[in-house]
Amino acid sequence: MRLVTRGDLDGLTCAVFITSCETISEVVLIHPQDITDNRFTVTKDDILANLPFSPACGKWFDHHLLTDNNDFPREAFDGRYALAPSAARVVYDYYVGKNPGLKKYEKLLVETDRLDAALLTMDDVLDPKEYILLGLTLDPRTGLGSWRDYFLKLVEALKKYPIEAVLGLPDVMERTAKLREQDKSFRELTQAHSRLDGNVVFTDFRNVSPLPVGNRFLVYTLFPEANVSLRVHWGPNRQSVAAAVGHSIFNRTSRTTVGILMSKYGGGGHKGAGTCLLPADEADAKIAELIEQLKKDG
Ligand SMILES: [Mn+2]
Repeated sequence: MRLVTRGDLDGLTCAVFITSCETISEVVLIHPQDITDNRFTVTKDDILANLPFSPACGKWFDHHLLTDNNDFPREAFDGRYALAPSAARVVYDYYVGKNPGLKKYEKLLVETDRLDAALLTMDDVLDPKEYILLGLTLDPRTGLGSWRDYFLKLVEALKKYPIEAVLGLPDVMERTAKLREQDKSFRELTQAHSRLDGNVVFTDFRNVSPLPVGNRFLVYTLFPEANVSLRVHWGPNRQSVAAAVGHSIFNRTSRTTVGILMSKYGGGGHKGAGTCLLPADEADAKIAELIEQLKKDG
C-alpha cells in the first residue's frame, strides 16, 4: 500500500509506526488542503494519516477537528479517528495490540503528542532538545536539500538508532545549526513586524522578503500578554495570503475554536491552531475581520 501523510513530526511518527506494521511501497507527503481541494488523487491502495478523510482511501487515521469542509465516513471505515493530541497516538492505539513492538517508541510518541498539541514549556521553545528539536527540523523552509528525502531518511533512522544518534546525523546537525541561527533573526523580525491589538498579536510578514523562518512559538515568548496570534504572509505566486491563527501556548485563555473559524475561510485546524488561504484582493478586509472575531471571543 501507499502511505500518504504530512511532513511534520506527527506525520513522521505515523510513518514510523505504519511502515513497521504494514507493507508500504511508497510514502507521499502532501498538504491537508490537497485533499480538501481535490488536488490529489486518492485510491483504495492509500493509507491516509494525519490528513482529512477521502472516501476513496483504503485506511484513514486522523485527529483534527472535522468541519463542514471535510468529508466524513458515512459508514464503517478501516482505520481510526479520535480527538487525540496527535495522529500518531491514534495510529499507535490502532496497531499496538497486534504489534507490541511499537511500545519501544513510547518516548517518540509522548514527544510527538507534546509538539503536535503544543504542550511545550518556555524551555522547549527557547532551547529545544531531542525529539522536539528533531520535529522542528522538519520544516521545508530551512531550504536545505529535499524535504522528502530528509523525511524518509528520518523514518528509517528512528527505527534503527536512539535519538542522540539521530541528532548526530550530518543532515540533522546541518538543520539544527541552521535552526538556531534562524531563530535569532526570526525573533528580531517578529518583534519588528508584530503589533498587539487587545488580546491578539498580529504579525504581518507580507513586506518581508525572503519570508523569515523560525520557531512559530517564539512570538508567545515575546508577547506574553496576548492569548492568541494571527500571522500572515504571501501564498504561492502572491495570489493568496496565508493566514495562521494559534492560541498562545503560555497564556491559554483564548475562547476561539480556531479550526471552526478557519473553516469559515476555507481552511481548517484544531481547537487551538489552524490555517487558511485568503484571496489576495480581499486579504486586508478578512484580516480585520479575523482580528475583530479573535478580540470578540476574548
Ligand atoms: Mn497532527
